[in-house]
Amino acid sequence: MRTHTATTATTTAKSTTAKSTTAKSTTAKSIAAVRNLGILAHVDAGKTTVTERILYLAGLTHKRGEVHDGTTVTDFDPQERERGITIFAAAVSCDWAGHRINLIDTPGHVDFADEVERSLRVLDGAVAVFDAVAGVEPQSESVWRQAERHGVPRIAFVNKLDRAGADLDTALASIRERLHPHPLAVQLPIGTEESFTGVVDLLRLRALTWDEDGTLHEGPVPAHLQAAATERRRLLDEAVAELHPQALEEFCARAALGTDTLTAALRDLTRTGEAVVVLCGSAYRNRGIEPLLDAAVAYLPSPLDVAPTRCADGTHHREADPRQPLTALAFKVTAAPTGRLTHLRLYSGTLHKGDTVLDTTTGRTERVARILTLHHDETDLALPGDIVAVVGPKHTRVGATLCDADHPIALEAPVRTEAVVTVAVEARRAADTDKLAAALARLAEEDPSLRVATDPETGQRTLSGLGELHLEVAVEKIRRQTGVEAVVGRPRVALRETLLEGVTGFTYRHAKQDGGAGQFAHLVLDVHPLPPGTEEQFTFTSTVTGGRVPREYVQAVEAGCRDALAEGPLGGHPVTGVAVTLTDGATHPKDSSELAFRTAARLGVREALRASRMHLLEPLAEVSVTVPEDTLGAVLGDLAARRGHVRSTGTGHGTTARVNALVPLAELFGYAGRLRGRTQGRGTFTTRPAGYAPAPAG
Ligand SMILES: Nc1nc2c(ncn2[C@@H]2O[C@H](COP(=O)(O)OP(=O)(O)OP(=O)(O)O)[C@@H](O)[C@H]2O)c(=O)[nH]1
Ligand SMILES: [Mg+2]
Repeated sequence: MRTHTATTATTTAKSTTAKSTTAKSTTAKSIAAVRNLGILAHVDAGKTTVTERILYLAGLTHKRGEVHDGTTVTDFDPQERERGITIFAAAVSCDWAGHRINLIDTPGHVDFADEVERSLRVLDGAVAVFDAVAGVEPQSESVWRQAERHGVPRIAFVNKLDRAGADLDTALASIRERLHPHPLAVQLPIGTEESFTGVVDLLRLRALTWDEDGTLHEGPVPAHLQAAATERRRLLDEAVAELHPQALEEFCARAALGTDTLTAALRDLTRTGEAVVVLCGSAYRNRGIEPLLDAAVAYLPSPLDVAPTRCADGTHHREADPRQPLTALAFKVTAAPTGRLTHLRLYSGTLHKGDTVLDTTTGRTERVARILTLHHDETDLALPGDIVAVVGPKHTRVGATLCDADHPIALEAPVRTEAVVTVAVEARRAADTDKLAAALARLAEEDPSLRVATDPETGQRTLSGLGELHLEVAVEKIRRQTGVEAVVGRPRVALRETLLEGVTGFTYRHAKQDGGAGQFAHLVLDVHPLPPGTEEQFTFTSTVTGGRVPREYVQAVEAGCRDALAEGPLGGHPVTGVAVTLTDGATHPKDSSELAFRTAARLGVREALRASRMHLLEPLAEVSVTVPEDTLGAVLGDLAARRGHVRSTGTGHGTTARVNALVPLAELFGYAGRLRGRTQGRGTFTTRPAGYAPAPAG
C-alpha cells in the first residue's frame, strides 16, 4: 500500500495517554470516530474517481483530479497514470463530520487481486462501487465474495448515473440477483442520464441536488417525485421491519418507521450483513459523494465495533483497547532502496516510537524507530484501529504479526493469491544480472503474489504472477526504478496434476538401519481422488487402530504427504484433489521417529502417485467480452479457436453484444491485441480465474 503525503492534512489527536479516566474516554471516542474503509469494484467502475471526490470534499485537495488526465491522488505511480488503471492499493486519510476516514482505493483489475486481499484483511468496512449501466460485473462479484469471506460489512454506491442507459432499478435488480437478497436503496434519483441532477434522501425526505460545479443544495422533494418518494420510503420501512425485530415493533404500532429507528436499524443490518444500503450518484459529475460519506460514517463500523481480533489458532482474542497488549498486522512492506517501510494495522494496545516488538512469524524482536501516519507525518504513538507505517523492522514480511514480546500472539496471515502465469526473465546486459536479481527479490517481498524462482531444467530465472499485465507492470517497474532492462520470455501457465484413479493398500517401508541411529517407518496408504466439487485440495485421515502408529507420527505422516504433493510425477507441478488415508503401519522400538515417518510418507506418496493414473490440469479463465454487434461472429470464431467454451451471449447496451466464455488461460496471452484488431479497438474484455480443468494431452 502506498501512502500519500497530503498538503493540508490534519493528524488525528493521538497525543492522549490512557492514564486518566478522561484520557481513557477521549481515546475510546477517538477510536470510535475512525472508519477504515476500502473502495472495491470491477475495473473502471469509478473507485479512484470516487476517492478523488472524497478527498476534494474533505478539503484534502484543492482540485479534482481525473483518471484520464493522470492527476488523481491515489493513482500515483507513473504506470497507473499512463495506463489509466489502479495497480497498487493506495491508502489516504481525511476527516469528515468529526470522523477520521482512512480510505484504501483498491485496483479492480484481476491481476492485482492480491492487493485487494491484503487490504481487506485490515479494513473494517467497504464501499462497493457499481457502474449504473453495467450493474454487477464479474470482478465486482469476486471482490464482493472476497469481502464476505473477510466479514467486512459493505454499503453500495451505484455510480455513473449520468451515463446513457444508466438505471438505478436495473442495478438494484442485478445486485439482488447476483450478490445479496436485500439491497435497500435509501435514495431516489432526480432525473436520468444527462439530466441526472441529484437524489431524494428517503430517510429525511429531502432533495439533494448538485449544480454544474458540484455545489450541493438541499431543498424540498420536487412535486413530481413526491408520490414516488413516499412510496419508496414506505417500501424501505417495510423491508427494514421485515429484517429487524425492533423496527418491526415500531412498524406494527405505527405502520411506519421514525428516521432514528430506520437509521439505527440500517446500521445494525449493515454490520450483520443482513442487508446492503444502496446509494447512487455520479462521481465524475460530482454528484452523490457527500451522502455517501455520511452513510459510511453512519452505517459502517468503527474499530471498536468489529469482532475482537482472533489469533490464527482461534484461542486468544484481543480487543480494540489501548491498554491491552500490542497486536498489529504487517499487511504491506515497501522495500524501496531508500529504506524499508512496514505498514501496520493496530488491533490492540498502544505502539510507541522506540518500542521493541516481537515478530511472531520470524521469532525476532524488531525496534520501531519511527511511526508515520498515512500522511507521512511523524507521530509518537499509534492506537487500536490506526493504520500506520513504521521504520525500523528489518526482517518483518507481509502477513507477520508484531506484538508485545511478553504476550505473543500470531494473527491469521492474509491468504496469498496463487500465481498462475510464469515468464523467464534475464537482464538485457549480462552486467546487470545481479542488479536484476536484487530488484526482483525486492519486488517479490513487496508483492507476495509475485514469485521469483530458477527453472531447474534451463537454469533461467523465472517470475510468476497473477497474469500477463501483473508481470509486465513488474518488469516495467524495475526498469523505471533501477534502469535495468529485462528480456522477458513467452508466458507459460502454472499447471497442476491430479489423480484419475488412485491406489488402495499401498505399502511403503522406509528403513535405514545400517548401524548408528537408524530410521524406520512402515506405512499402508490409500491414495484416491477427492470427489469433484470438494473445496479442499488435500485431505488426510487416519484409520489406524490400537496405537499401531502413535499420534505424533500420524501428524508427521500428514506433513510428509504435503511434502510429496508439492511436486507431482508428471512434470513436478503441485498435485491437487487428493485424499490420503493411513490405514495401517508399524514402528520400531528404537529407530522410529517423526522424521522417519515424515520421510516415509513423502517417499511413499510419491511412489503411490507414480502407480496411479494421473492427469494434467490447466488454469481456466472466465472471460466477459463486450463488442460491437457486427463483430460478434469474428469474436466468437476467435474464442472457439482458443478452445473457449461460450456460456452465454446477449445484447449489452445499444448495439453491443456481450459474451461470457470459459477459456484456458494459456490461450489468452495476447488476447487484448487480437480483440482490438477484430473490433477496430471498440471491444473490451475482463477475466477472472475460474479454476482448473484437464489439459489436452501432448
Ligand atoms: N460518465 C461517468 N464516468 C465516470 C464516472 N466515474 C468515473 N468515470 C470514468 O470511468 C473511468 C474509470 O474510472 P476510475 O475512477 O479510474 O475507475 P476505477 O474503478 O478506479 O478503475 P480501476 O482502478 O482501474 O479498477 C474514468 O475514465 C472515469 O473518468 C461517472 O460517474 N460517470
Ligand atoms: Mg482505480
